Amino acid sequence: MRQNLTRKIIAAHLVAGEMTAGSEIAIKIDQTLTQDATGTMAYLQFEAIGVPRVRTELSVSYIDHNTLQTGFENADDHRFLQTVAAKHGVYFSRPGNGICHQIHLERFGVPGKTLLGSDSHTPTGGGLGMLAIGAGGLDVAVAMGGGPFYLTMPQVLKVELVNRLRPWVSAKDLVLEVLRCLSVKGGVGKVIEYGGSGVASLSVPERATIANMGAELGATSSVFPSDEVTRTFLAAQGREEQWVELLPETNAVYDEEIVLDLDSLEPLAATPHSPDAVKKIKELGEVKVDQVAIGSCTNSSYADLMQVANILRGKKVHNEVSLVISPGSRQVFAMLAVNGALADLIAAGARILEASCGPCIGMGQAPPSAAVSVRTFNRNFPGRSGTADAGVYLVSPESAAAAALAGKLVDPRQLGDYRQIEQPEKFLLDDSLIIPPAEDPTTVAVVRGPNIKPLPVNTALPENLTASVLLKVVDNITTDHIMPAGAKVLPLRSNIPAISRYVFSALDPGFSERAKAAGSGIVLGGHNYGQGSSREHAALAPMYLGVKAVLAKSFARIHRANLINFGILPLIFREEDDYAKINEGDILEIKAVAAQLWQCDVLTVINLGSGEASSVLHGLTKRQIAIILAGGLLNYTKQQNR
Ligand code: MIC
Ligand code: SF4
Repeated sequence: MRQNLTRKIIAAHLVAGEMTAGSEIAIKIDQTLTQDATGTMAYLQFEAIGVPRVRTELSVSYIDHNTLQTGFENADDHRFLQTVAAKHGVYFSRPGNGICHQIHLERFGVPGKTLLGSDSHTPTGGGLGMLAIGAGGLDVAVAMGGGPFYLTMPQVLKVELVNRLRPWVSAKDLVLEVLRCLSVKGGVGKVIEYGGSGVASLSVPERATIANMGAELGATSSVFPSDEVTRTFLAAQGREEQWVELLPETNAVYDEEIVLDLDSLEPLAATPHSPDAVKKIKELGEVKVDQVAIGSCTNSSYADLMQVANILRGKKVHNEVSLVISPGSRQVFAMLAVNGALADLIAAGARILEASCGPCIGMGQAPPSAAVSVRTFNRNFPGRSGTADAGVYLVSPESAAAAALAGKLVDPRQLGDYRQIEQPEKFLLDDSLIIPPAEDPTTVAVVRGPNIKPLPVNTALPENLTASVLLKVVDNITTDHIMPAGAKVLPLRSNIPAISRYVFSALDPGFSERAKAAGSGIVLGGHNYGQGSSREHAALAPMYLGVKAVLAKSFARIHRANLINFGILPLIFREEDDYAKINEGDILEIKAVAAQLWQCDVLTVINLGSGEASSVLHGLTKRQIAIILAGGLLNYTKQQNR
């Protein structure tokens, strides 16, 4: 079979399993990244695994999520992360240096390498031709310790790009169109591989924007070829020697193919409250805008912000719009400062934030009540902005800038003449905020602040599991529902007892108390349960509260893996109708759990109230069953290392 690019990279990294879509494989991980909100747990887990120095080619710890420092907690986390990185062989990107995915693209990513990151947007690296995958912190910790990463062999969906984008239509519109076509579940179990003659017209940052939002499709990853455009980008980053050409074989075979005519695309927006609720801006009617936020790992490259500066130059932001801009990296920020574009943004009335995730994860800049916020970000889940009743529209930087001027959503083509922003021949290179690991680890003492609590460990599953349904939820529940982020909750990421008080808080403020009082419990979910973030806190904190199993119609990939990693059983209804037969408060029983798990894929769940039985599927491999029965991956890994 003629190999596509994805299969080529997987084959070069395959450690175990067969490359048949749907079966479990293990791959060697070349590089890892963590960010601070998931990183503290990942490094506590790495310490618990007991490997003194990372065994990857490169591991980087970024500080980009929790930079508000409203109390001592975040600053303490930063100090812990800096010292633990120095000790164990990890590069440390200081707060202020920018967003992990943007910096990784600029300074570290290498075509053809595998990258595992404790953040769901790690696939941004696919813009450089990496196979970059998001995972829970524990999976990343294991990879740092030299262990392979286990995943389901994906199908490969080719998106054939033909022609080129028209003026005022951008890479963001392209990926929004893919989301419109495929939906937030459309990428599940797949790698999206971009190809075709249209690829050459897209710069690496544009490809990165597209690969980034593959996370919203539920895809395992997205990948672009590494070609002359990639070489030019790496050369401009002073890293041309790291370039390799990477293309699919001629007439490569794909599991599925779709064709996207770039010339036919128009400016689009994902409307509230889902990234796939995509419409043409010109068809939205009059939508008054209260806030515009430009930035995030999706759209804050040099060219993105230069385009915004071009649009705003000499004009003023609408009186009723608050425009906030957060550059993706210090490199981008510094270049805008040097070439004067920053002065244009300031003169237009933009509020400039530091280079970090900021409003994307609800760290400040919550919009007013019932506001419309127009953002260049990747997620518009309810409440994520920090304002429960705000409606968030996801758009390109061009459309965002146009909205900031007009005070309403407008098609950016109304702005008139389009000026293409060229990629710089040389980016401004200054890695002084990236600290290499200590040469002599014995000189480094790891510093832990009082908010950094020890890792909770799971108790083994009882022989017979009898537990009540603590909560019943609908389809597409996100990790933002399960374990919210934002300025109030994010500082508690290193403190599971404290953060667990917020589990499901937006849906059901009594959940945490009820779960704790029950001692053990089950959550009932719909389709695509746990979509969104890679945050393992969405498994770890429910585990701490005694959740033993989640029964759902289907799961999002990373969240399911996180549940397994922490010893929570992810079960899928065999007959979807059975979901309707179980209610909150019902007591469910699964007899002889371990025996049933080993025996076959089907378990029987009995509703003790109605007496009705439901069949559920676990879909777990032998390795995953062993992980669950060991009380989670950490215990399992320790057992294996003995
Ligand atoms: C997000 O975009 O939701 C985050 C914050 O980057 C998360 C990680 C986290 O919750 O720390 C993600 O996407 O994985
Ligand atoms: Fe940060 Fe937002 Fe990107 Fe997540 S999606 S890494 S919060 S910028």
